[in-house]
Amino acid sequence: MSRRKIALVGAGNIGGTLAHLAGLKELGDIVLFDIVDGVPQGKALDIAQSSPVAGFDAKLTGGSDYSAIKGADVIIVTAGVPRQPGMSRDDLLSVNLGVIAKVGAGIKRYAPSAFVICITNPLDVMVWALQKASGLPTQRIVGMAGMLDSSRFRYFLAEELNVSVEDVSAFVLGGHGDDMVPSVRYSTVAGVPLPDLVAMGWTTQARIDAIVERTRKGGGEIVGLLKTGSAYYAPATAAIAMAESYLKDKRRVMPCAAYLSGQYGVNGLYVGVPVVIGANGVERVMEIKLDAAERAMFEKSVASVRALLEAAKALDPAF
Ligand code: TXD
Repeated sequence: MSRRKIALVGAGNIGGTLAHLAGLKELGDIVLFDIVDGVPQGKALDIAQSSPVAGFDAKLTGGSDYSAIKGADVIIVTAGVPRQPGMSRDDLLSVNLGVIAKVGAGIKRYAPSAFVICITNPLDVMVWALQKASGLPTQRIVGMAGMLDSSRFRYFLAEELNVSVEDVSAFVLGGHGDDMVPSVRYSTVAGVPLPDLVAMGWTTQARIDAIVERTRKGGGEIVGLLKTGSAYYAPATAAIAMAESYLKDKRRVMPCAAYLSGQYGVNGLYVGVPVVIGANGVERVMEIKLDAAERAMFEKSVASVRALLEAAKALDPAF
């Protein structure tokens, strides 16, 4: 079997890390695309030169013409501008909307059969715009945010409870904004729900509440430290896990920004919910039962996504 092709649109901090991880995991041949000529070629060559020592076989190339992504099996989109300190994700709307319109047209022309993962912020609106601009079926375009947010949540919980990150399972629902909904009831350590761990005295409700808050602001914490951009190691790792589930038809259950057509009472929006990712893309949306408080938080988050979507439509009538 010939190798699969993974196209990375945007060869910045996340794009470069994606290329490195995809190489190390031997997911396929990799092409980096960016409007800045030289950067995708340079990163591709640098990573290719690491392959003999790291021990992976992959062809890595870079380009600044959309024909480079031709026939890709998976496309991961990070093209756009990231946040600077003091900026919210929503401040990126107008610039990144223009970028996504071009990327969507490129995908439509050169790789209409791909599975597409959008990372560009503001995430829930950008993935919606990318689906519109590319015309791909909704189940073949998802947004990456929930995997990152829940990985942050898992990490903080593992640190608090002094257990392996591998045994902590958690997920975050809703839009990728500060009103995302980290689910405490559905987060577990080796199958034991967090509320039980509080009852067992492993931690306190107040400490869990603080972790939920830190998770919500997890992206901003990194932006504040880096000062020149946003997180990239954890976002890239999360997106690669999604790509791998698709390429290997693993059918992992992952929180992703997925297109909802009635589930959770939401119609025609991309919002973070748990989904099964397999060879057909989003194979199933897992509709979990929310209690009244969770539902209220989820609806608040959905309302933020909807408001931003209206702002996007007002900026660009083509959407
Ligand atoms: O959870 C999440 N979804 C996120 C999202 C977590 C972290 C960061 N998130 C967002 O990802 C962030 O707010 C940005 O919108 C994207 C990309 O972040 P990254 O840190 O990789 O930004 P860089 O390093 O600035 O890279 C962006 C690249 C850069 O090389 C530009 O030249 C390129 O995008 N770019 C383009 N490429 C192709 N086509 C066009 N039009 C274009 N415009 C810019």
